[in-house]
Amino acid sequence: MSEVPPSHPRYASLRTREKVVEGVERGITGLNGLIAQGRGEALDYLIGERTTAAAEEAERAAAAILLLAERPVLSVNGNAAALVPEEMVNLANKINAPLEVNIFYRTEERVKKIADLLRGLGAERVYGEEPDSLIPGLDHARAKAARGGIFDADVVFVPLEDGDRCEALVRMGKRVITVDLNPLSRTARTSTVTIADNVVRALPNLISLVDEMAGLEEAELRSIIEGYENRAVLRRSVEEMISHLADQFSALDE
Ligand code: PTJ
Repeated sequence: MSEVPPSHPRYASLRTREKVVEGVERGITGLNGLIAQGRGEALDYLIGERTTAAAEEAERAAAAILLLAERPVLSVNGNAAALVPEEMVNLANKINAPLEVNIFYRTEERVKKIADLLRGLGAERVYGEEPDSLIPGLDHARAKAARGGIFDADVVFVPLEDGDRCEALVRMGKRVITVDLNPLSRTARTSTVTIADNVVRALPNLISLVDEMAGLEEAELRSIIEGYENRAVLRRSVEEMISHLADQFSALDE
């Protein structure tokens, strides 16, 4: 791995990029994961590489849904496994949810490597290696899911999801929470809650919110969920992007 000195002004972003490269080298992340990360970096730049107020609201609603879920499942793909594996396991353990390795560019070898990684980090229940059901409406490899896992879940938390699969999960009647830096993607528009934030910020935020909100009454959690409107929050995410760009644009004259 090339060494980036912590003094570099773009250290955090470059370190995140290195983690995805390491993921590819370890056989955890697919090559396409590099392209996805590049796209994510560009979008993150446009929001100022910070959690916006809109993303924070989505993270609160996501935490409320996860806390009230009956059968929540956390889906892990190659990019999440490279960037936030400890956090995914930590969140799963906090809400007593299984994890499921569910990848878009499926190879059995990569599924196994990700599952082993999660188990090595303390995950108690990891599905994905032996899928026994199919999500209706998707082609075979991408439809694979596990009973007891995503197939039976009422809530699926799935960072960096593909639009088609997100739609198929919603059609099955599930609540879908995604993390996607593109507030205009099909995934973003289809999900129940879209967190338009970098997954490396969203996961620590979600873990803190779950801790903080675990003591709330069920009625309070319900009212957070009922008051949440994903489309309105997405519009605000785009507005925050435009406003950040306008500030940068004005700064060119200084
Ligand atoms: O491991 P696999 O086979 O499941 O593949 C995973 C990827 C992410 C490669 C696959 O699902 C894919 O191709 O995804 P897309 O269609 O490129 O969508 C990824 C979305 O995630 C894009 O909208 C990106 O902007 C966004 N994104 C990329 N990196 C991040 C991100 N969102 C949040 N945090 C990131 N770090």
